[in-house]
Amino acid sequence: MSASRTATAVACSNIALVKYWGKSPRGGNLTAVPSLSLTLGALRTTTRVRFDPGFEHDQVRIGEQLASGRPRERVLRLLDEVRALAGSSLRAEVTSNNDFPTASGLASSASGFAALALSAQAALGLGLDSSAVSRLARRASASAARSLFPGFVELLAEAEAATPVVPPDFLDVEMVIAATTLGPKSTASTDGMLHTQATSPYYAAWVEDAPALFAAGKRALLARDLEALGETMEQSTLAMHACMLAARPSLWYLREATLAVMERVRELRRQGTLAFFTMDAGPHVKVLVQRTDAERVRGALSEVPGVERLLTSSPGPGATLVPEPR
Ligand code: 2P0
Repeated sequence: MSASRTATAVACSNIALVKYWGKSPRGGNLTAVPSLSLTLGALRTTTRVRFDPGFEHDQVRIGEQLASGRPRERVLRLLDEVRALAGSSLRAEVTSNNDFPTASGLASSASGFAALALSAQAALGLGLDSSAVSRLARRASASAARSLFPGFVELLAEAEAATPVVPPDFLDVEMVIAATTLGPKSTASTDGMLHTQATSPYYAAWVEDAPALFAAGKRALLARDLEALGETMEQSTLAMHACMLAARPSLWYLREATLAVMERVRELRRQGTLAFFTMDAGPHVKVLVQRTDAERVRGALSEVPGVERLLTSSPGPGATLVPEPR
């Protein structure tokens, strides 16, 4: 029997409808504000972890590339936590692949760290429950905590783990994602967040306002009120970007095409289509729509100058382990 211990997990990315931006002063990568997300079935990461007594070092492969520098260190930190929990000193080989175009700049740490946390703990036989895996993932990347769960998910301020709110089919919606550049983003989320927190005069106001936005978003979701949910979603992203724009120096993720898509979404709404935008720490726009409107909204956004690629995703499942080939 081989002494090597392997597990593979699949996790979907997620988009925050009500945003997390800022870390709690308590440390440990706890979030300063609550967030509410939608897990996206079309953006999936598959991660395989193999611990083996024959390995002298950890090796991390993301897509075709051997990871180095900070991405590698973040993976190793998670592996170290799992090894500590399992009382193991085995080194690992990690292979992670996204099934969505990485060149689109949509690659997210959320699906990656969720799949890594799930597969690593399974490979070492820990058998943690979803909440404990979510906690592990959160310590690596807070948004990853939400990707363990299906559909609509919350991560409360300073919570150890995310929790599912309602399942994927609770609202008949889709997310139309308009990628407006094809390169990697300019400032990593973690850096952008810490910079905003340290220098933006609006940061305190953002933290104070966020719980009310979260409550309004969750209330609208539970009432299946897409219009109220969409309006709250736009307020949350605009407040987050306002807070970043006021940082010194200003943190500016939005591009001309980002603004053009936002304008088009507002126009669609004036014409009677329920469509709402949100942007993360990057120039892409994610548009929440009723499923029946998705094709039409896609058509409208495809005509906006600067839109490089469109992806549509339904609400997706939680992270799962994939049986190993025998
Ligand atoms: C979110 N974002 O709620 C917010 C909105 C981006 C904008 O969580 O430092 O990669 O690893 O905890 O989770 C992206 O930041 O940051 C993010 P870390 P993360 O989805």
